[in-house]
Amino acid sequence: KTKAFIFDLDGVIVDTAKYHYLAWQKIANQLGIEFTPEHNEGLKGVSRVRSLDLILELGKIEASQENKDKWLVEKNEDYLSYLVDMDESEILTGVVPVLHYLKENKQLIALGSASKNARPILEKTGIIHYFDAIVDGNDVSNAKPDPEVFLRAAALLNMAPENAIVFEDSVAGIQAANIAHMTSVGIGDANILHEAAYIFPDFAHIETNFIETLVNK
Ligand code: B16
Ligand code: MG
Repeated sequence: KTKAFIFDLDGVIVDTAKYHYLAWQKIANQLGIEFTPEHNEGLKGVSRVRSLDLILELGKIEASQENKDKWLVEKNEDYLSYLVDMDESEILTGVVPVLHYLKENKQLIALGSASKNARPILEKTGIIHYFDAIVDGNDVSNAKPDPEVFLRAAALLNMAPENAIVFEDSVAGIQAANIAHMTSVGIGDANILHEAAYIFPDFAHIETNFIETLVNK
């Protein structure tokens, strides 16, 4: 049997949240807004534009579109500066063996990410060749929990949503997968991701017989 395995990027394949945090913190500091790691949690899986809006709401700041555009560019330039030295060592533990196993077993693999920087990250970490389809922030107009990103990925692979499995670290992403009638697999804290059909703390805890079960479901 063939299934579509759709991976989120940040928090699932790589931990870019730490770099997003540093870059947003600079903007927040400039504006006199206190931006903590807890606040950053709420930005996981959220688009760049929406993230800035949430930070401005936090500081009760109303800004012109011109200023917002300027901060969005600044944030991304700063974020990209952290990615310059990125290599395969940044791939989260257990991810490559799963990608390898899926490829060996003729399964389809897609990326479903909100990030507009997804392709360069997959290239720099040396895993882009595993992906049969890539859907990222440049391709979709509706953010998770809207299922657009995952539905597009399944469509590109010519697979029905019911035959797709989504690996996600954000609540919004799990909800998007569920709304799309896909099998949701949460990567992270079981208390936070309780809406997922299955939950693992990380990929190192995912065994090949679990993947086999998904393939044969
Ligand atoms: P960019 P994911 C998301 O990636 C991040 O979790 C989120 O924090 C970020 O704001 C968003 O991508 C947009 O990223 O600024 O690079 O376009 O988890 O959907 O892979
Ligand atoms: Mg994520």
